[in-house]
Amino acid sequence: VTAVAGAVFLSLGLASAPVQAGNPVFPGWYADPEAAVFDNTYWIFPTTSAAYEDQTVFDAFSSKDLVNWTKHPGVLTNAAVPWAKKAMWAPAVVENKGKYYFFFGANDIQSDEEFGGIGVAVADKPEGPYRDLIGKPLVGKFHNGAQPIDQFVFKDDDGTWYMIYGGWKHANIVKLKDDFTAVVPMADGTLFKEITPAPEYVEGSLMFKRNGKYYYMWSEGGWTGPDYAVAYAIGDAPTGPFKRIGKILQQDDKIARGAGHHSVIHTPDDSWYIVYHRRPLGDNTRDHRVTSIEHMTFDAQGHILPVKITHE
Ligand code: FUB
Repeated sequence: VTAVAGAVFLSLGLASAPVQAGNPVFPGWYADPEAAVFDNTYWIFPTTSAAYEDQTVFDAFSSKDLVNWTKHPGVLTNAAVPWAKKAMWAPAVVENKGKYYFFFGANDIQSDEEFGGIGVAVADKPEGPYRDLIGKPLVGKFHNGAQPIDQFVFKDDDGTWYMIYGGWKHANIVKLKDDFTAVVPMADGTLFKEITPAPEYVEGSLMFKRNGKYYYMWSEGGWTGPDYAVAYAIGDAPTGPFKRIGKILQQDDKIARGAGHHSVIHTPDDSWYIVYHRRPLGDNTRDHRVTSIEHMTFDAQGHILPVKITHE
């Protein structure tokens, strides 16, 4: 794929170019959208977000153009994850050696004594069906106070797979075994490192590399409130340290509330998109969130410019 709308259609060899997708990009309550590109197709894997009790099923959405989306219902359900007794949410999905891996948070653990954490499921196709990979969470403890949720899986240029995760204002990074069946020690023998990028950090970690720099993005503010927002920092290594640059996505009182928990698409022609959730104006139901996409741009110094949320 290359850029959104017209350019995407050209790169995929399709005939005509639609103007642009409307926001939200598909109907339904869907939060924490994880965007991916697999085999010239865009994918979004969101949390099913009508109500916490219903977060036992993941749907996925695919598109050739970021405009027309096909729903793939029930790509992963808690029936395929015997240890996930309660909700599952906030996917991270990657391809590795021809298989697709779906990381998720499950059971909403609040303490070290409860069972839950970050799980991983595997499938032969992006649309699943995914099945639990190791029969238990990959990370199931709080360690330094980082709630084991909101994982993001990042492959560095040297082929090392990292998982960054953490809610409750702490973020950790771990190194994953190549087949994703375990967390393995880092070079210094430690199993995790805290990399909380800034005091404002709350949840929703994401990392990408651009021009040799590591961009660490996250959500800050209250996840149900008006101050929920996406901010970012820049560092020279995936383990930091990071320098907070600032907020780049937040609500617009005229468009939608609570914009956050995002992911990013980088296309081969160097276009960038931010995929995030937000709350419709006038609906205060806690879990009612919808998925939207905006362009994301950089200035000449490599700083991300503020994103304007739109209905377009
Ligand atoms: O969807 C459940 C929670 O809401 C996620 O873990 C947070 O990031 C927030 O988006």
